[in-house]
Amino acid sequence: MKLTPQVKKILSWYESDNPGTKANLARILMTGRLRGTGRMVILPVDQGFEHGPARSFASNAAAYDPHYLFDLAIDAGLNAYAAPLGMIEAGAATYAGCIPTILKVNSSNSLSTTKDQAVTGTVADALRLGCSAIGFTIYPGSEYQFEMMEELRELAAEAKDAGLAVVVWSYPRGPMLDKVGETALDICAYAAHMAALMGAHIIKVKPPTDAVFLDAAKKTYKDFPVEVSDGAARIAHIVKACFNGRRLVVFSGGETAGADSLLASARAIHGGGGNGSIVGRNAFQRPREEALKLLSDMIDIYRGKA
Ligand code: FBP
Repeated sequence: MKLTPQVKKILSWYESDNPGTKANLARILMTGRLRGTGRMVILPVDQGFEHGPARSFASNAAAYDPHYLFDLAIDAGLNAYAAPLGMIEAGAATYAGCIPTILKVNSSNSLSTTKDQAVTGTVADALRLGCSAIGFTIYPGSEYQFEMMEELRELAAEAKDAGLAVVVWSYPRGPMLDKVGETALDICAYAAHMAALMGAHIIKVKPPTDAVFLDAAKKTYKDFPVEVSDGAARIAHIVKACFNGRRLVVFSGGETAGADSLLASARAIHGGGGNGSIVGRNAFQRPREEALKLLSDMIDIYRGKA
């Protein structure tokens, strides 16, 4: 496989990584309909942990079957499929080599009252299952944020030694953040930057709103304004926070919404220089044909064709 100049350029930004990790990043970037472009659409299915099975799969019962989810990611021409241990194990032999996988190695659940996650997978599991990367969530702002960061430091170091890539879900939440704060522009940028500082190869955050939340940051945003009414400008601000674009950043899809709003979000991500989307519920909660059409339309946007 010949790497495109764009993918070669992206790999050059990861100056400390060994050939194994670079090869795994290349596998993700060179798979699917967006291969070679530096853009990505990834299917994450950890919502069974996060929200429970019925809330996740009842609206499209076919998605209770892990093989359905692998097929959806492959047939849609996505770059990668991310899921916790059991879900990847359930399709590991059937789909070995069919699509890069990201093993989500920590998980939360809706029965917990704390903003924390348990470590539910290991680097050894990721290697055994042929995954390209581990995925790890941090909750900047939570009472447990420092323990989570320390867990990430250990797992990321181990993953990098083993030649895997590291994908970090950076979701601000905790006592000082209300719902507005969790997706505010300054807080999203802060969360994305911390993931970059932790050594993430791919950073995942929610798309930011136009709010500026942190009192300490308000003066800076007033003196150096970001055009907050423009979705692409807000995304460009997050890209800057990811080492001025030297780290890949993708944005999550959120609860199932109308196709139009998801496509508008993809246009903003594309326009602002983001690297793509990681879209779960909006994909697997729709009937298969509808999901394939929506994912195809998103991919067309990232290919600059829509
Ligand atoms: P969605 O596209 O379904 O939002 O998935 C992205 C994701 O990060 C999942 O990996 C995770 O389970 C979920 O969002 C968490 O969503 P929320 O914070 O809204 O509970």
